[in-house]
Amino acid sequence: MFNLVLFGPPGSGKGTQSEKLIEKYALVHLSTGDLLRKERKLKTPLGIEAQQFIDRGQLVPDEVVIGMISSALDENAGAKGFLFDGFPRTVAQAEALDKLLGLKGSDISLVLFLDVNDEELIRRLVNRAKTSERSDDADEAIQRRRQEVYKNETLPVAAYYSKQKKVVNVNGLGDIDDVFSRLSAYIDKKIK
Ligand code: B4P
Repeated sequence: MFNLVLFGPPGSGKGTQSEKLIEKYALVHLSTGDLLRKERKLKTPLGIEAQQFIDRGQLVPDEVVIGMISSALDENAGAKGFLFDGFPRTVAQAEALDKLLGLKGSDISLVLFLDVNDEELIRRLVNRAKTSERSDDADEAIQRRRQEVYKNETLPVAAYYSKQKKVVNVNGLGDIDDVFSRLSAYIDKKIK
């Protein structure tokens, strides 16, 4: 199996690049953001609980997200690989993912870290807010809060995978297609 983590701050383009990568490499896309938004739309108890955190720019509790990923892995037992987008976002989630993949005799193959500076992140999210209906896009204060949460809670995940020598930093600035070519080049090198 080839299991890829696409890592980066909110607005770095994880969702945008994932759409292109899953098509090119036939990976199963697991975006915890998308899964949570789907639960919310269906008004499930999980969706209603998660929304309170998302609206405040906070992370949804680990046990909720880990449970969701565990079910999704089981539902896609025959996959040739997964693209994890927006997950793991805490070290506890990264440890849980290692365990879940270990049970399947697999592990994370590569972590691609999309590098984008703070000003550009806020610019992109303010722009996305013009057309998205996402509650966490609506307000610049919430977006700044999300960047803070990222630095405190999510950035340590990069250190976790660096210890395993799995992280590659990729410049996330420039055209969407240019970023895609850079990401693809690293995947091709790893797959060969
Ligand atoms: P996510 O859905 O994961 O979303 P994101 O981090 O905001 O955005 P992404 O990086 O995917 O950026 P995008 O491609 O859209 O998270 C939402 C919330 O869900 C979290 O805050 C949290 O509350 C919760 N959550 C999710 N996962 C969780 C977890 N594991 N644990 C706990 N809570 C969790 O790009 C942004 C914008 O930039 C778009 O408008 C795009 O068009 C534009 N763009 C992209 N690439 C560009 C480029 N190269 N140049 C210019 N613009 C570009």
